[in-house]
Amino acid sequence: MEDKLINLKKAFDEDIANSSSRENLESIKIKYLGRKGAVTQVFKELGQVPADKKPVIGQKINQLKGEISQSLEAKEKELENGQISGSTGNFDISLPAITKDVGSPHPLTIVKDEVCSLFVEMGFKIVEGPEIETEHYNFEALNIPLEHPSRESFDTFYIKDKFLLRSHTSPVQIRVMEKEEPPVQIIVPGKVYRPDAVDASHSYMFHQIEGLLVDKGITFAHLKGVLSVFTKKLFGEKTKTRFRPSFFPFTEPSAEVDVSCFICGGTGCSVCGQSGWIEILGAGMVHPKVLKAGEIDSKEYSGFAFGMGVDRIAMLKYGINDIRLFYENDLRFTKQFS
Ligand code: 2NM
Repeated sequence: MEDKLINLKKAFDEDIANSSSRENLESIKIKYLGRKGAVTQVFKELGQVPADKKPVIGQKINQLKGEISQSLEAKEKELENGQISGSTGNFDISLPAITKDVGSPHPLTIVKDEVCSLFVEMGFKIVEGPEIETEHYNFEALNIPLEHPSRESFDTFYIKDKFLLRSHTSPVQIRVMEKEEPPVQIIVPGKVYRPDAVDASHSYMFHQIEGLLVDKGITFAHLKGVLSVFTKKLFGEKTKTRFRPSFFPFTEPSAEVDVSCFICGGTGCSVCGQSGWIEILGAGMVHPKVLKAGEIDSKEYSGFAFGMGVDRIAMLKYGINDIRLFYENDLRFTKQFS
């Protein structure tokens, strides 16, 4: 009889270890504790046990019954909580693991950091400034006079009186020139605002990086050299750079800067509009009036400046065709750029 009880417990332990569903558990319960179950059966057999052994065996059967009930209850809870039984290994190892959700940098942050690092390598210092500016720093100091048509191209969000949301990061350059003696060699990343109607390529807030270098004897050749090194580092060693004459009120002469298409290498494709060139920068020699606004003597010093749109470069680099994607914060989009 005692052997029988030991075997019964063994069989039960095996059954419960292999059970993985509640239906399964129910049938085990019936098999052992049911009206015709194994435990009920041994209770019936207690009648044939010699009288002197009856109390001991009876106690053992009761103990077994208790253990089985407890095991069943514990297993039921386990299945309810969806817990896995580490000791038995009867869980589905093909289920996906529960992973920690780690963040990833925004594509605009990646491009901003990369561009800034390249200029830092060339000796530029990163400077930031206020997004709320005055007409003086956003316009007048940059040779964009009041009532002048060139203001229209820098259409602006006014806040109150002479306060506005900066339409470019150039006001920061003026502030630095006022404060520091040349040589000035800075790179200014930041948000800028223009009341454009939003579409696939326009946003009322976007990101710029502008640079300024002022020292004795700075020429257009220095500008060409610095920007050529920059475009090679950003787009690859084979990248060619082309300067086209242009106009900005704050630089003279001014240029628009193209790079050879980093998709087709210059043969023509849909990204470069079959031209082989992609415009990525504006640049020029800082206008004497702008140096003067920055309290720098243009007889002693000269400088170059340049500016680029971070959003535009990120769109080109990652093949993104809609600027709005940067600002919708859809994780399915932002997580793709680590
Ligand atoms: C551009 C193009 C050309 C520019 C000029 C200045 C300053 F303040 F030094 F005069 N900062 N940035 C500049 C020049 C910006 O962006 C398309």
